[in-house]
Amino acid sequence: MKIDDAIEVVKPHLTQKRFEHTLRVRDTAVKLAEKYGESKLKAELAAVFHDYCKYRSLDEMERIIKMDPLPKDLLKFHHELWHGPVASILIEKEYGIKDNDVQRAIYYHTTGRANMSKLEMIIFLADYIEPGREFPGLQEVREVAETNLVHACWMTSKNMISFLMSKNAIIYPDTFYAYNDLTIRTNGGNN
Ligand code: DGI
Ligand code: FE
Ligand code: FE
Repeated sequence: MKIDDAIEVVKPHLTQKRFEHTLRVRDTAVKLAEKYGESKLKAELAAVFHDYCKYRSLDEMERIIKMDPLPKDLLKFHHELWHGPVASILIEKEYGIKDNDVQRAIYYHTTGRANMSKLEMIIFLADYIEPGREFPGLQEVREVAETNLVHACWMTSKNMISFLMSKNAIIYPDTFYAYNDLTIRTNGGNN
């Protein structure tokens, strides 16, 4: 699918704010792809569709998770974790986008996972550092993103887990697996 068509397809599914976020994730992902030698086209497509299912009804997402080969344990965790996996399935069903690299980047953009590919890391990071976001510690992550993709993803994962723990949120295993794996990849790990 051409990127301009993808943007038109996604737009009616999002609020104006979320659409603008999506365009900024796209710009950020393209810059990261150029910097780190990843396919610009895949980064763009994954970025444009990453939040495609953000506003699907909980019933619809639940039905898709139950029917498809998605892990059922998702249903025991917060529904914010559902939109990536559901979008990775629906873009293939609805638009014939069958590209494992792109689908995985969309699938894991919220939690990350162990052994993320370069494309997965680019989308995970772009979603966090796009210029419309403002969190404590974000500027530092943006600076590191200029030179070290793995280290910037590790910081993102660490910040996210700290944030979730500060809210007493239940943390999905892939979120921890991402952190552990990135810790090993970035500094060997301490223990
Ligand atoms: O869709 P976006 O708002 O652009 O961003 P996102 O898909 O990265 O994150 C959606 C939300 O999911 C965000 O508030 C953080 C939250 N989240 C990420 N990992 C976990 C999580 N929430 C819970 N409960 N557990 C997690 O492991
Ligand atoms: Fe998202
Ligand atoms: Fe997003």
